[in-house]
Amino acid sequence: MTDGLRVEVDGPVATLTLDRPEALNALTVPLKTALLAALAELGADRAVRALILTGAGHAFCAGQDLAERATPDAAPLEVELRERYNPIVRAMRAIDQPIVAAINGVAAGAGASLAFAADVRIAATDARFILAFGRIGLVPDSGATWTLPRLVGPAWAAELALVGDPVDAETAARIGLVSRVVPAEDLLAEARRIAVTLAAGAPVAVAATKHALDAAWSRTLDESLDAEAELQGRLGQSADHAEGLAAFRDKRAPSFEGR
Ligand code: T3D
Repeated sequence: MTDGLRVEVDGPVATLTLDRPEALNALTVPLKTALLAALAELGADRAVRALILTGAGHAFCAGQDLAERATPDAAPLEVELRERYNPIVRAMRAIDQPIVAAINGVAAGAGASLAFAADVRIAATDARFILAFGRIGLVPDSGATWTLPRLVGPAWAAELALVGDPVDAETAARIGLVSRVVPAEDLLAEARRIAVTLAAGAPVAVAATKHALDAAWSRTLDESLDAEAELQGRLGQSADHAEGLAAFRDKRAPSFEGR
């Protein structure tokens, strides 16, 4: 039995594919364990500068595997969240590399939450989001109560979380849940184009931007201004900043080393 995760590293971009298409890439313990391990390993690898998260087949991810949940030895829900789902979401936000979610089909339950926890979300035209938790008597989890209102505001967050109707890709783009929608056949190429662009950025600045955007949710404007000044002071001393200036002067593409 495989763990259901495919990891492919191509230059500075790692692609993580949830690969259980027969169950719409639903999340089992082996898949969650493998995903967490991959995030830890790739997050520590300085040669990897951007990640893509996608699903095999026609779905992105249908959330928790409900067949596994029905087995007698399934962990209690709280344990499953604390020991597997929450660490995955924390790892997605903690690693320095940006994550591009390429949402190739339905993203339901915790599958939607994983998409929400990425840095950039792009969707295929036939993608849809379903906060399926309410249908089975649960609350949105894996960070969705935190990420969703921040992505789309309180009105749409309540619509998705409480009403629970599927949201199609076009609507998702209109409400800010995804930043762009592309034909299904172009999705991975577009995700890779974005990931390669991110990977070509100055890694320390990219990481600082990712973490500063997260931190801003709990900061005042004054605190953000202070944090930006402190970060800019440090980055202004970096070799990558000098390289960026030199590349501008020489009219060439910069080559950043993460120093
Ligand atoms: O540990 C914990 O439990 C706590 C954590 C909870 C986090 C959560 O994610 S809770 C939410 C769990 N997910 C769901 O409730 C979604 C269940 N799935 C659906 O509602 C629908 O499948 C979809 C709306 C996602 C897609 O509908 P549709 O019509 O496109 O596909 P389908 O025919 O329903 O599904 C196709 C196959 O995938 C089918 O298998 P079969 O009959 O062909 O052998 C179906 O059973 C399977 N499948 C879909 N979702 C899951 C799944 N198998 C296991 N787990 C699933 N979540």
